[in-house]
Amino acid sequence: AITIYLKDYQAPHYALEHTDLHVELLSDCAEVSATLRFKRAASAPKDAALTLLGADLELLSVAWNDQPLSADDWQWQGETWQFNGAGEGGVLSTKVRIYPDKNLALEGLYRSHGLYCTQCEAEGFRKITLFPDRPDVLSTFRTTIVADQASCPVLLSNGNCVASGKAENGRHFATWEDPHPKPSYLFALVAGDLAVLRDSFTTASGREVALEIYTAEVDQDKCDHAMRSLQTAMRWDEQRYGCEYDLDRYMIVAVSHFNMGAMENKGLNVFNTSCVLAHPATTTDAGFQRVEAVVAHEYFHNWSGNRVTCRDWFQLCLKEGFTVFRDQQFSAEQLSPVVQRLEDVAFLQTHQFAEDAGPLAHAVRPESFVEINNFYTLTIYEKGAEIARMLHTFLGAEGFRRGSDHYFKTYDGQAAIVEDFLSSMAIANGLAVDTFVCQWLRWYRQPGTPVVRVTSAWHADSKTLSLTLTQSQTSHAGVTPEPLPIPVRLGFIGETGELTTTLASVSASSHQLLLEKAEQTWHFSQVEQAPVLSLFRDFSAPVRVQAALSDEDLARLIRLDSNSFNRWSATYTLATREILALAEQYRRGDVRARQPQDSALAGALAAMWPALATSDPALASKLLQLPNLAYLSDQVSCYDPAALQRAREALLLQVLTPLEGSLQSILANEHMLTPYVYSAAAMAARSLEAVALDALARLQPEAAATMAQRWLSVAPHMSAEQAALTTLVHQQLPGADAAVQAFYARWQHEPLVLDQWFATQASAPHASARNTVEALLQHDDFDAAVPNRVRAVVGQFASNNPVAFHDMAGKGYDLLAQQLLLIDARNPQLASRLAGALGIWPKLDPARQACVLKTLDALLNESLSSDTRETLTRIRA
Ligand code: HT7
Ligand code: ZN
Repeated sequence: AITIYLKDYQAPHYALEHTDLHVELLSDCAEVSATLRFKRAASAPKDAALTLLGADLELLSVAWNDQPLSADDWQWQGETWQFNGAGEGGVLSTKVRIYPDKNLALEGLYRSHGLYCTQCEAEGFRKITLFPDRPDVLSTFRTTIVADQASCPVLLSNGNCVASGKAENGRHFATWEDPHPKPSYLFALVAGDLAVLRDSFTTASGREVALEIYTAEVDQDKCDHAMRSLQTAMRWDEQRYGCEYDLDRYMIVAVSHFNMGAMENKGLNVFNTSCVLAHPATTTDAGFQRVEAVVAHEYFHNWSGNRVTCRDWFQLCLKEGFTVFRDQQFSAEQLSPVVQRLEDVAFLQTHQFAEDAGPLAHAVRPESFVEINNFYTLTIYEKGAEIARMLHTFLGAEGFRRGSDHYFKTYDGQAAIVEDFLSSMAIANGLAVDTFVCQWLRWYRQPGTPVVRVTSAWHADSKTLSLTLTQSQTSHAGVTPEPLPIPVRLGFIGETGELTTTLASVSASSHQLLLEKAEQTWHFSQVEQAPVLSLFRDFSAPVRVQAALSDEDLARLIRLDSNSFNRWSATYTLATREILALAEQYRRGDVRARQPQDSALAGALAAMWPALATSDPALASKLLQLPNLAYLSDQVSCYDPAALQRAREALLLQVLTPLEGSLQSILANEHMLTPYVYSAAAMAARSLEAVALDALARLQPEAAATMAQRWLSVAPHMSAEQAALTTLVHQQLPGADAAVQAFYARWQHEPLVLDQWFATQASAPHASARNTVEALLQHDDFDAAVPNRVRAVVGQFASNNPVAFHDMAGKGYDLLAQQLLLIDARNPQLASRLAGALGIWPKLDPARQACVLKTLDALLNESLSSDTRETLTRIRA
């Protein structure tokens, strides 16, 4: 395996002025002819070699300026092809043969279920043709596709269709031109039998853009939501970022075999069906929201990623972190800003914090990698988004917009680096560039989650409060971390509510500080009573906060904090504290039955939750969703899933018991049984009823089972059906097995619903789920070639079912290992991602650790892809 280092970056010796592709899709292979016009870069030596990349290609011919070349004229080592006679530049013509049907890795050009499609990010284009397949080589493209007309009536590529017509032997062709220079990872080609939903969008400057969503004919009734989401996202990007669409056509294609969620190819996005199709009958609220968010995310890449792209793959966060921040802002404006924020934060704290604390920790801009596909991580995406958000918080909305305007304008059509983004923010806001870049770059360079310790003292006589914040970070690879710029939003909560306090002559109920040294102290005045601090409001920085807040302090925040996000976060903190204490009690053999009055959380919620359920049902439903085991695993030094599960269930019972009457009356509303509406209010009502049903299952299982059955039989949408099925199966209610069978009979023809059916069973939090998963893997509808299905079964089991996966004897790890070997042989990207579940091992008890290490060693002795080998090696190190 070759390690690639950021410090070794070298600019390309040749610029590529234009790419002309001719792709013949034949019955058992494809032939790709490429004509590439190169020009030597001014900075390159006169005798510079022309370097291209190719993988899994059958090279049929090569010519330079129309003169055929032979194998003696070039060197080919690994994936790198070099030609020394390129001089000032010229035209390279190549022809290669590839085999899309045999391409099971779903990278490059592949065909599944008759549909040809491409996935070129990050390094898939080199599997299509010999090419300078690196993101800092941009060119215009002209692509001609020729295929059988009957089986492939639709032929698509990037840009505008400039010619089409008949060819010989029942074949036809289409030629596409993309006028915007782009790197090869944004290339796309689709050919197959697809139906299309058409609509349009008029840009701010009055240009008409044709919008098209291509799917299998049977899925055409599931495209309306994606189309609406696209139109909303296009308008939003104009209004919030001044970004207008730049082609006459924007196409989305839904593909059932896809390694990730979607891909932002210029003008021709390719989407996993799960991220584009939505219909009330088959899609849950979460599914609708995901479609909206992913459609927006890919669209926003048109500027943050495509118009301004990345110089190299180390800069991946430049497009992904920024674009995730943009899609989070967008989603927050569509439904509930608070719920959006707390969901994003819970996701980050549960998954990214664990990644950053485990063996796969890496910087947001890593210094090295072996396989770039392994770096599409939560750290790059989610922590990267938090850094963009901190800049937004620090500079203010207008300052951030000035910075993004500067960035898009200055680097349009170029391949940029993180420093360009940061310096744009500084220049546009009149800040000292070097200092700003140097300080903020630390967030991109230093892995690990910083810890901020908070101490404060209130002085009754002077009515002042001194606040001291100390930051620390563990050093990685021997590099001593330097202090980070950390925006801190805070408020003060008195006995009856928010206090107004004064800092540096500014009186306000919420203040914003910048912690930029290892330790800093601030002095607040006019603090009339001893307050409880409401810290890091809206999660103003991705840090772990250590503050000596008592149970009573947290209860006060839950009741009185005007910052809704912090009310939620106080429930999370208090719940975590109580669950961990309970688990410890159980460990000591203390199994006394718990009463609601033993829990500060139960007391705080009993006092305010019923009213909140009426005034803010979305937030109320979130307050009852206590931290899950994945989150809790990150809070302990030794993780015992079964003990935490038991403690969590006990706390839930304490919390829910006093709320029983309120939960009953919520369920009596039967919002779940009314026709589907996609709105914040309707979704909040459904979410609350789903939580109430789940609660009822703990308090009155028989009644909950009856209600769940009713939802399954009469509910007019999948949100209700899925909630009912999950409660029945996860809580092992009477009739669960029959419901599973009936659901299958009803939905077996809908792949995305069937994925949910598989996932619900694979994630049932019981030790017996391992046997269920074994059976599901043998099910007629389990198909190891479909990543969505594999994720629904193997992924859910390994990453979302800790109780079953962490079997004491290691049987869960064995199951995963067997599947990894099977999957890795065909789809390394998928296998490598699933393998990440083993990264939890340092948190486990010694017996389980030994089992995981045995599994890792056994796997590393097998023949593996470089993707999976790199992941397992890093986990094992
Ligand atoms: N930029 C894309 C990331 C990506 C990807 C997508 C589909 C299949 C394989 C892929 N490898 C990398 C998706 C995004 O973040 O928008
Ligand atoms: Zn992205």
